[in-house]
Amino acid sequence: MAANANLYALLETRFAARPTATAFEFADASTRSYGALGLEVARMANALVARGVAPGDRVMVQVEKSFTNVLLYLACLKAGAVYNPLNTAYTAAELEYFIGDAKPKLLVIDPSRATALQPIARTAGVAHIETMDPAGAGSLAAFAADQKSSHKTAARTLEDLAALLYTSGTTGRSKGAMITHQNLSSNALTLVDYWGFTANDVLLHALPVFHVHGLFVALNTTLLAGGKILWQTKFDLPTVMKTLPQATVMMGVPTFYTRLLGEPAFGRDQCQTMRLFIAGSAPLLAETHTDFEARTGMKIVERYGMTETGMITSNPYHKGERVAGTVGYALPGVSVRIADEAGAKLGFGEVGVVEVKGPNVFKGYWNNPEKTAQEFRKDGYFISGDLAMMAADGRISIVGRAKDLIISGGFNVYPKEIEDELNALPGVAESAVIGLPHADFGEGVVAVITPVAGTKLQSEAAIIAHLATRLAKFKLPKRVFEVADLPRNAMGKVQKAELRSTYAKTFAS
Ligand code: MCA
Ligand code: AMP
Repeated sequence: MAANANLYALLETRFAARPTATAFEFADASTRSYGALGLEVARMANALVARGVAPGDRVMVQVEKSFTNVLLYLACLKAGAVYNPLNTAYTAAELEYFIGDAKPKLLVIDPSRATALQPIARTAGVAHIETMDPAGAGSLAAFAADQKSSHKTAARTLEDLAALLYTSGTTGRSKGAMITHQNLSSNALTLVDYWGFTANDVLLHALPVFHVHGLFVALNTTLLAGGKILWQTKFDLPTVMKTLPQATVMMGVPTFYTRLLGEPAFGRDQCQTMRLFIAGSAPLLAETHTDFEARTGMKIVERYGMTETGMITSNPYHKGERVAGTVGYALPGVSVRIADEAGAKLGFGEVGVVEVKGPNVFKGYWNNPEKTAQEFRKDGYFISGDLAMMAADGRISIVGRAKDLIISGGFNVYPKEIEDELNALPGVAESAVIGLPHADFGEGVVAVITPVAGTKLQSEAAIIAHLATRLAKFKLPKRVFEVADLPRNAMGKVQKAELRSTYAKTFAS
């Protein structure tokens, strides 16, 4: 019989090898050993089964970052369910779409949202709703506490789904990326090796756990290596400064690094035990890379990835240069080519779209075979929408995006979604949403709108307040400018590059 391809089957063999080692250390200095972690995951997996969750069922989760949330993620793997985390910033209006699309068997939400979401969940046929508060307490934890602490890990194949992660699209609604057990285990095993993770590692974890970076890249690698996770519920600069001297590794979006550099007391003192700083999810400015090295003596390892593919490339850890402004080389087992619009491979130094193939590449979009077909080439390469070039030695530099996407503090914002909301406002004739240089978030969201002839638009504050009822906070324009007409080219297409240049200094301090 083939071995169980469930990622949790792999993790639990590692947990069993070091039951007394510390897996998690919390802000109050309490800890959880790998042995205890395994027992709690089993209880949670039994709770899922008792709630009728069968292998393949989706478990949708929108809760604040807590250790119980990690238990739930691992329990979904163990029970063969499909973990479906959602950004905590999403509004009820946004959730309505996700619930209707994913049709989860179980919905786990913050108690404050239960009343608002109950009718939506009922309409979508969700069988159960459980609550989890920011401390991890709530109906699910209470129910799990009464369950048995042994559970047989569900048999899963390489192709079976482990997770469903929504990513927004340049057109239309968000799409659920179907991520398999093989996608997760292949990427995690590769990264453990490539970044030299061992059981001696201590990871400072300050990222959210509803996206690939904090959930898979940070957790799966450290848990596979049997290292310790210093658990922080969010990126709080003073706490990170205080905790770094106990850590060996930190993963972060570029904002983490610019915020650290903005703190005059940050330097070599905090980095005595550190061996690795990793950055990704958005471009790390070459200037941040060099300033960080000047301050700490350490070169950040920048890597590049996507929800649909996990990690694709990385600057070297062991041997080779970490070059500022580049994302390094294709990871072992991952094939990357730079292609033209037709998918033909381009030569070294030519700018084209990154295309990716390998065991890390997702299975397709949930309920959306048309979109899946559009984003894959016939030979199996996935079209990323990122523009890059490859040097003769295979080193890749991301130079832009073929997709209309803004990345703000590591969160993706698709202008089309905000423009649709703006265009629906009374008095708005049309809108263009752009990303502008922002010292803290990398890019800041800005809207430029035109009024319907003869109408007076609402104030900037009123427009933003209205959008806030519909859209997650990180998507909200930080400024809204009114103009008589949007700039267009001869074809009538709005010239976003011109708008970006006109408003370039909006966030200049
Ligand atoms: C918070 N705000 C934001 C953002 N975060 N606005 C725009 N962009 C953001 N990213 C809003 C808050 O709601 C608040 O609004 C105001 O900005 C100031 O918030 P602040 O307290 O400064 O923010 P924070 O809570 O400290 O959060 C900033 C953060 C956070 C730590 C950078 O956004 C974060 O953890 N980002 C990580 C995202 C991530 O994990 N991405 C990975 C995606 P108000 O003042 O009105 O209340 S995975 C991925 O991309 C791929 C696979 C990959 O390669 O990794
Ligand atoms: P997501 O859909 O949240 O997975 O975001 C994936 C996108 O983040 C990629 O398509 C890139 O545009 C961007 N990204 C991730 N890492 C990097 C990086 N190191 N440099 C530039 N862009 C990045």
